[in-house]
This record gives sequence, structure tokens and C-alpha cells, in this order.
Amino acid sequence: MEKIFKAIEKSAKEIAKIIDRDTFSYSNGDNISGDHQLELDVESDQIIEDNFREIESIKAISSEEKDELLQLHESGEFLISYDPLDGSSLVDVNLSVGSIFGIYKDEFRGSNLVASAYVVYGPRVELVVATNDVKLYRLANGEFHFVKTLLLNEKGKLNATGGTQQKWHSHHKEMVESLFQEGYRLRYSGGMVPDLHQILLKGGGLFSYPSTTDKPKGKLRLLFEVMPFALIYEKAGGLALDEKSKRLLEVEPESLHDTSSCFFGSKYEVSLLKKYYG
Ligand code: AFP
Repeated sequence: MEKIFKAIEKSAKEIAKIIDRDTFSYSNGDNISGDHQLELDVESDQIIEDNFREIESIKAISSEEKDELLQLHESGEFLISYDPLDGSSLVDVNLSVGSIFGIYKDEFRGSNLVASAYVVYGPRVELVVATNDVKLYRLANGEFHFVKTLLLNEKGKLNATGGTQQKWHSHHKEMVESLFQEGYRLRYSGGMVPDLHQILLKGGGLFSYPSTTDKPKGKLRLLFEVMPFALIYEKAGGLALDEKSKRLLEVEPESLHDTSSCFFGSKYEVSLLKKYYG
């Protein structure tokens, strides 16, 4: 797996460079989820594909920006799902964006997720890798160096509230409000990677993207976004559940681009699901 992590580091450096460009435009396509693809999305996807292509232990890769699975090496044992540039529309307003990777053994299912990683492209470029624990690395002088191991407290102070509030179900609104009544602070940029990174580094809180009246299965993609972060939050001592309080790593994806409601955070906050979602 070492070669895969090195390829992720190389991709992060190359994607950071193309983000640092003064102009970019929309490509003439949409991805299968219906998101209008920026040139940045397509270029970032190609960078990652090129860096993974030569690794023989990778059997296939699945990208949020690709409709189909891309077979690489028949004898490979790893399947990788990735979102090459999550929140790419935020680059236009100079907010942080990220790349997300899930590394599965033999099958795309939560119980086979052996590692995950994400890169945050912000004021600094940082990489978080989860295997048995969760490690933070920072890019400096052209190389990533280890900073610290990340752990969540039992309870935090931040509340990241995804989705359009007008489309929330009433029980979700009550759950979110209950945390604000306890003094939690709203921290939501619309970028999943920096929003979850902030809660992880600040030691806790709740990130929620619920099912809504317009998105009954939520918006975030199970294989590319939700499961990689579920592994990270669980290994950091937190919880990662869907609205039925089922571990997100136990949800069976119905297709490569399947979505799920998701609640990530420290134990106290995510456990409120039982009270407000029954
Ligand atoms: P884009 O990739 O279309 O910018 O969407 C980003 C994202 O998938 C994820 O990064 C955010 O958590 C989520 O959408 C924000 O969605 P809402 O704007 O509906 O809260």
C-alpha cells in the first residue's frame, strides 16, 4: 500500500499546482451525479488516474468524475474510489477544497475498506491517512512530513449543518437546533473535506448531511466521500452513522455512485440521532 500513499502524495502536489492558476472554466460535460464538471475536476481526475495506473497492486479505480469503473491490473488486490476535487466550485471563491480516497481490498464495501485518505488544499496543503490510526501530514518545502496523530474528544463545540435548511425534515432541524442551544458554533463552508477536517483537528462536534425532501438519500456519495471519512472518524474515536443509526461502513452501496445520509462526529453529538431520529 506504500506505493498507493506515495501516488496520493504525488497527486496532491500536482493538483495543488493546477489549483494555483489564475483562470479556469467549466468543461462541456457533467458527471453522472449531474454535477457540472470544471476543467479542474477533469484535470485532477486525470492526474490521479495517471499516478495510479502504474501501480500493479491496483485492480481498478472508480472516480466521482467517471461514469464507469476503470480496470487497471487483473492481478491487483486493491480497488480505489476517489473524489479528485471535492467542492471544486469553491475554488472560484477562494475557499478550501479537497481530494478523497478510499482503498478497498477486493470489493467496494465498507467492511473491505482497509485505508482511506484525504488532502486539503487550503492556506496549507495537508494530508490525513487512516489505517489503524489517523495521521496528519503537512506539505512543506516540497515534501509531506508527519505532524501528529488525530483523536476526537467525547464531545466537541462545532456544528456543520449540510443541506438546504428549507428542505430539512423537522426532526433534523430539532437535532441541529439542540446543539446550537447548547452553545455549539456553526462551522460550514460547503466543502466536505475542510468542514470535516476542521472538526477532526478541533477535537469534535457534528457534521451532518441528512436526507432532505429534495434528496431522500442525501447528497454525499458513499464510496467516494462517505465511507472514506467514516473510517477516518471511527479510527479517530468518533462515530459515523446514517439516519437509522447504522454504521456507514455497514451500508451496502447499491451502485458506484450511490449516496447516503451521513452523520460524522464525536460520540456525544452523533448519539443524539437516537433521540431525534428515533
Ligand atoms: P460540489 O462538489 O458540487 O461543490 O459539492 C460539494 C459537496 O459535495 C460536499 O463537498 C459538501 O459537503 C456538499 O456538497 C455541500 O452541499 P450543500 O451545499 O447542499 O450543503
